Amino acid sequence: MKIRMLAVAAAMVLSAAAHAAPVYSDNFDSDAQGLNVGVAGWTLTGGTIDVVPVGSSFQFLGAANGNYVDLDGSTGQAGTITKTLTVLADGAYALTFELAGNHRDGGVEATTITLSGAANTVLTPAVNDDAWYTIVGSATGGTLTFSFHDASADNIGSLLDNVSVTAVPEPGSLPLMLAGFAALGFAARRRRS
Ligand SMILES: [Ca+2]
Ligand SMILES: [Ca+2]
Ligand SMILES: [Ca+2]
Repeated sequence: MKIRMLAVAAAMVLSAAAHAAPVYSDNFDSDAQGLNVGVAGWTLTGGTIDVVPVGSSFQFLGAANGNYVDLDGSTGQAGTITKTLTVLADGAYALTFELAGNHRDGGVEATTITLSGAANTVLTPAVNDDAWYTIVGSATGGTLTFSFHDASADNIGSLLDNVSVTAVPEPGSLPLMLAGFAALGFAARRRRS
């Protein structure tokens, strides 16, 4: 019985860790829509992006998406948007986001995602593909930086929405946690005997 209770407690702890609240999230819904605009709190370099609003003729994602980013603006040169978080404890973090191929049939092209502590990720979402991705990296010195760039130069870029960052339990914490529970169980058995 004791062991079963401990197992339930362990499962609850692990579940809580897996569903930890994001330390950062941006759905771009509060950004001003427009062509060749930036997104608040991010740095835009090397070109442009668009913020596509609800109700526009380019509202290709679901209505629930609200505003989203077209990673290739309207100047023939896709920019890079970069975000740096500076208030994090060091450790592993998961970057999760929704990325779609551009529904204007601009063809398949590569979108590169950088994240501190992770190798660059290159995604090639097809037209009308709309999927969620997670990349795990790590913060060092309290800093975590990530960026999105589409190798596009025809004003028709990949579509980005719902970016979030969540702390990941340390790789070594699971065995430690289970060892802790096992010790508790052993102590409980000793007290009974
Ligand atoms: Ca949105
Ligand atoms: Ca565009
Ligand atoms: Ca393109």
